[in-house]
Amino acid sequence: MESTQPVTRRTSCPLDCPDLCSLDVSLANGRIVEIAGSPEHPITQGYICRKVRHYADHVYSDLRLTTPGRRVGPKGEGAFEPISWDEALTEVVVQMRAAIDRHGAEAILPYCYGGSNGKITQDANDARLFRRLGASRLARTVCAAPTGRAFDGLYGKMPGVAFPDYVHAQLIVVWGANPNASGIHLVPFIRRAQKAGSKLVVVDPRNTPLAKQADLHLPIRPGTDVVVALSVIRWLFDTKAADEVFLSKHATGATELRKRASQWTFERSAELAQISPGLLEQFARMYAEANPAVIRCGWGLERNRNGGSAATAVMALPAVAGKFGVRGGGFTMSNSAAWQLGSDAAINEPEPATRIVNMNQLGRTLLEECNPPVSVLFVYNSNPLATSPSQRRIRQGLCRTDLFTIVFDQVMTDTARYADIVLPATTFLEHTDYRVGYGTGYLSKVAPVMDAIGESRPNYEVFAELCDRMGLHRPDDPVAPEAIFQQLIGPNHDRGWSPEELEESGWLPPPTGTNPIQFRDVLPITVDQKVHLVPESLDREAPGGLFHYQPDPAQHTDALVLISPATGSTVSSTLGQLNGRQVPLELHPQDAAVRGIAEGDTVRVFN
Ligand SMILES: Nc1nc2c(c(=O)[nH]1)N[C@H]1C(S)=C(S)[C@@H](COP(=O)(O)OP(=O)(O)OC[C@H]3O[C@@H](n4cnc5c(=O)[nH]c(N)nc54)[C@H](O)[C@@H]3O)O[C@H]1N2
Ligand SMILES: Nc1nc2c(c(=O)[nH]1)N[C@H]1C(S)=C(S)[C@@H](COP(=O)(O)OP(=O)(O)OC[C@H]3O[C@@H](n4cnc5c(=O)[nH]c(N)nc54)[C@H](O)[C@@H]3O)O[C@H]1N2
Ligand SMILES: [Mo]
Repeated sequence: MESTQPVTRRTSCPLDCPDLCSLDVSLANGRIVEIAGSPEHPITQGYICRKVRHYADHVYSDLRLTTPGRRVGPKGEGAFEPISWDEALTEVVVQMRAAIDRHGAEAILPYCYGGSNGKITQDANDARLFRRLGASRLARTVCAAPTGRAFDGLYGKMPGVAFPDYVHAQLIVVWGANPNASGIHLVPFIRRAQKAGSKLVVVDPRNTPLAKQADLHLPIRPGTDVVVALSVIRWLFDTKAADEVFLSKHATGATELRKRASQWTFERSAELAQISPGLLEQFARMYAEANPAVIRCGWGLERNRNGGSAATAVMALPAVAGKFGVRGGGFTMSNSAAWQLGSDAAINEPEPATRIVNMNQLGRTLLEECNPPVSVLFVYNSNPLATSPSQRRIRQGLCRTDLFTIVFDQVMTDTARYADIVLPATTFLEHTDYRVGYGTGYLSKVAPVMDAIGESRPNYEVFAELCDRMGLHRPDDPVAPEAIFQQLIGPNHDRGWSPEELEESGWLPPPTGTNPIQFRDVLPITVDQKVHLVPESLDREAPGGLFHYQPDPAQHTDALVLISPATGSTVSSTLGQLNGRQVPLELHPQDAAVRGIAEGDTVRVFN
């Protein structure tokens, strides 16, 4: 791909973000000179976030892995000697075979999340390898698990209100989301709506940029969203502001929801949320009166106690208040289900019924006695030492001398320092992928715009080679990105679009329409096409039943709740190696004052 003339190539940014921007990357002599947002893309609209404009710093980072490496010092030190791909993969195969001989294939644990990966670099050739091996399976719980279950239980992942339709809303509620950091393309639509007279409510413990510009900010104590939402639901029913006509036609469980909400007066909820009951009542009135009203439900609320019930209660609000059926009314959660792409067909191997390890319990799994023990850990598309809970235990587990750890990543991550073998991965500017934007619902092509750095290789190549070396390859396996994609999209006659269109423009709008009106153009994808306000499956699973409030043991101590939200300079821990300085802790000035803490002090936080 060398070229002396500057060239501009189109691709998409698959980093974990709702926006899935379309990019125009300019290169000279094969090196990136500029990364810009494509002006033609209806959501990107010609601008992108700062961190992706500077993504070349990551591509050319000093900490970039450029060759496979074998550990030379103690685990954790991060000292590796360069080895060839052949040596590295030979070693991986030897270790996997040894683990299988000693304990069976469940002793192999693949650990990946793939938040910043599309359909080709995650759950394709990698999944085929681990399924055929019969390795342990991983429950992907580190993000979106409670919210996703809530959304699915209520609405079967019905498409949400499109960001451009926010301009039609009279009231916008941003609940546990901070799009100024976590998906910037929603912000201008909110600002435009405000200029046109729309009101803005933000429910967030922190004073986020949108909270500062809101008509009403509910700075609730983290973990109390469920009782806040239930108090509004109770009030809607009690004051006859609930939309009984809508509920009888389109919902199940309304009577049960009303019963469960009935104890949550504004006073009781406000006491737990540590705000004034008057604020809750003000919010309930604003929400009841405004039409259209839309709720942007984020992922912040799921990161605390009661998160699943909280997300369920928040997403039940538009049904109870009858906010659907108009443009700019309803809610947005995730639109990742906009495209039904058959990943099993691409994997070409059914899922085995092997042991499931919860990724949030990696430390425990590595340290505690389990049968079989995890003796080979294969980490890719993830950096658990930075992103998974109980860091100290994970670190201890990674230090186990009888554990063989492979880390396949673009840079020397926190986790990679504990690896026995590191494998260098390409970035999205160097490989092919296809991804659905979980905010936009667009399907986009990630196309390589430059040669791979050093000896780095894409996931699909490395996992296909490992499959081959383990003797597990079959002639009918789709291996190349194009072949995998063909399997994902299925035969021609089932589609209302052509793959050529996608290759041409780089993106396709969601097949359900770019801006569907909920309960007019789209209905819940549940068996009866109704919203299930108290889904039985969730009710069984939630501790104490759905909408049960589990008190925070620290509520009446002077402990504070630690929040570690998305920031503008990293994506989870990705790009973290570029942010050398210490992470600032933000405290409310009053909370700081009573603890004798001043601006610039060094503090120790723990839980
Ligand atoms: N720049 C950038 N963008 C990202 C990411 C990133 O790391 N950096 N991460 C990506 C990923 S993986 C995800 S999942 C999304 C997440 O994007 P968001 O949905 O915006 O989630 P968070 O940033 O975790 O939290 C959002 C807000 O919730 C608040 N919050 C915390 N606890 C509670 C609570 O109990 N109740 C309420 N009501 N609010 C609470 C936080 O203060 C924060 O302002 O962003 C994606 N986009
Ligand atoms: N303290 C704290 N913890 C968090 C969060 C937080 O905000 N604060 N956020 C939570 C959330 S919302 C999420 S989604 C999770 C995410 O947690 P992780 O899944 O660990 O995500 P990242 O930290 O982005 O790490 C992804 C890694 O994959 C690598 N990678 C990217 N693409 C490829 C590829 O094609 N091939 C290979 N081999 N490697 C690749 C990147 O270089 C990066 O090191 O973290 C959660 N944990
Ligand atoms: Mo996430």
